[in-house]
This record gives sequence, structure tokens and C-alpha cells, in this order.
Amino acid sequence: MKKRLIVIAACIAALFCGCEKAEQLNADVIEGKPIVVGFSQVGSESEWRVANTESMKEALSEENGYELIFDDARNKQENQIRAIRTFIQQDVDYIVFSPRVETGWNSILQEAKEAGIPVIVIDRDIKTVDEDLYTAYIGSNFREEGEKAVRWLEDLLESQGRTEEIIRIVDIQGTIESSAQVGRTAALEQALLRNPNWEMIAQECGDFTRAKAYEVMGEILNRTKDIDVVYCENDGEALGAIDAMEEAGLKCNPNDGVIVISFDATRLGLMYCLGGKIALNVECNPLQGPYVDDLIKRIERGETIERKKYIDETQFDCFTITQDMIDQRDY
Ligand code: GYE
Repeated sequence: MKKRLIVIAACIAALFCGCEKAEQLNADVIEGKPIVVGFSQVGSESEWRVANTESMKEALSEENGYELIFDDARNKQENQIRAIRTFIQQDVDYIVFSPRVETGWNSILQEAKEAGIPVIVIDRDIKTVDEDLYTAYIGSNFREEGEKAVRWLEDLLESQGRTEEIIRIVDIQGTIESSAQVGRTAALEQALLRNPNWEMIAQECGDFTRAKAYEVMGEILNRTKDIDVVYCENDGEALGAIDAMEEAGLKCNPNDGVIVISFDATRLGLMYCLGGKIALNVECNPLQGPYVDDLIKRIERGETIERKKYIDETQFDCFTITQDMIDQRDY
């Protein structure tokens, strides 16, 4: 009886994975073999990324029934493609990756599909010719994060009576063509269209790092210091931009200085929010490991899976955040 149930579960899993491999996987789990996962992490460019890596390592641990093969692509797509190809050659049970950019994955995913290995995309999303090239996506709704930020800014400016005044905005973008950048930038650009008094005076890439944002913000400040809002597409960039602005003698706070907006809500970013230097910090939750673990275990048991899963996220502003809220956070 037990054996029949197992075979049925394996067949259902095979259906969801679109491969025969699931049958083998279920057999492995029953024999107590670890589930081998190859994980290609995009890099270690930010605090967010460090928390994401830790979460994945913790969830896909030996005690949890996994053997994790971890690869850091050092922020290069070609390294990710190479790592995924190596995982295929190693015949891992699952491939998980956090893609640097949205496009350019069709061929390597086709190779994984032909090898019958399920692929789970985490964090940033991808665009493929065929949705069946990967099994599932777990991550954030970046466009929605951006919408939260611009709606909050609209409300703030309205409460300050600044709906007629020209608002000069700088956008420090994340890694160009990553879905995190695409969604967050798109929300701002859309808001510029509906707010004729908003003006984008500079839009430059900070590559999600504090160092690069410091550098590009410094260059912008050499051209002008007449800035109302700096929209930074992650916490590292916000910190770098704030460093550059303070060195140039600008104050960062929403009452009588530059309004800085950020994304991630890491502990350090929230400390800046508490201090008023970051006016709004929209959360982007890096703790995706448990979701990946749950998804893999579901596939193993032959259960239905959600193809696209957005993690719930909140936001923090400098007017309402407290030290207590920061203390309760895990990253
Ligand atoms: O916001 C940033 C990281 O893809 C959501 O990448 C992620 C972004 C995150 O480097 O800090």
C-alpha cells in the first residue's frame, strides 16, 4: 500500500516537474538520501544579499535533508550560466538560482529541462520564451514595492503642500535589467507621468552597492545641489548617496532636507530610517530559504505547487518607526 502511494506521489511530482526525474527523487528521499541542490547566487553586493545567502544555507542544510552546492557568481551572468551547466553535469536533483538580469537564460534552462532537472528561480524574476523552462519562482513584487514608495511620496508632498512646486528627483538605479531595478524604476517613471511637477534631474546606475552609489551621487552633486528627492533602489545605495550628500553639505531628512527613499529595510537601513536620514524604506524580504525548502518538499511529496510566489512585504517610514520594530527584525 505504502509503495503504491509513493509511486502515485512520484507520478504527480513528475507531472509538476515536467520530468521523469521526480520519480527518482522520491525514491531517493525514501531511501534517506539527501536532496542535492545546486544554488547559483548572483553575488554578495549588499546586506540584503548576505541575508538571502544565509537564509538559503540555513534552510537547505544537511539536518534538513539537503546537500547544498553553493556558487557565488560575483555579479556576472556568464558565471551563473557556467555554474548552472556544472550543476547539470553533476546531475543535481534541483537547480536554484537568483538571476542577475531578466533575459539570456533560454538556452541554459533548455539544457536543464533536457536533463530533467527542475529549476527554481528565486529573488529576481526572468523572462523566457517558454514558461515551462523553469518549475517555479519565489521572490518579490518589485513593481509593487516601487508603487508603495511613490504613493507614499505623493502623500508626503501633498501633506507638505508641495503639489505645485517643482520637485527635483534623482534616481539611483539598481543593476540595470535586473527585475528589481526594472520594477522599482518603472513605478517611479510612471509616477513622473502623473505628477507634472516632478522632474527627473538625474538617473544613474548604482549597481546596488554603497560604493558605486557614493561615486555616482558625488558626480551628480558636482553638477547640481538643487535636489528634493533621491530615490535609491536599495539600502546600500541609500547609504552611499547619503554619505555623498552629507559630504557636500546637504541635509537628508524629509522635513527640511532631501527626502531619501530606499528599498530592502535591512537593519542598517532601518537605523538610518530611525535617524530620519532615510524617509521611507520599503521592505524587500530576503528570507527566502524556508519558502524554497517548502517548495522542494512539496514537489518531493507530489503536491500541488504555486508557480509564482510573492513574499509578503511591508514598509517603514521615519515618522512612525521605533527601535522596538528594528529589534524584532531578523536581518
Ligand atoms: O534589493 C538589493 C540586492 O534582487 C531584491 O538585490 C534583490 C536586490 C536587493 O542587491 O539589495
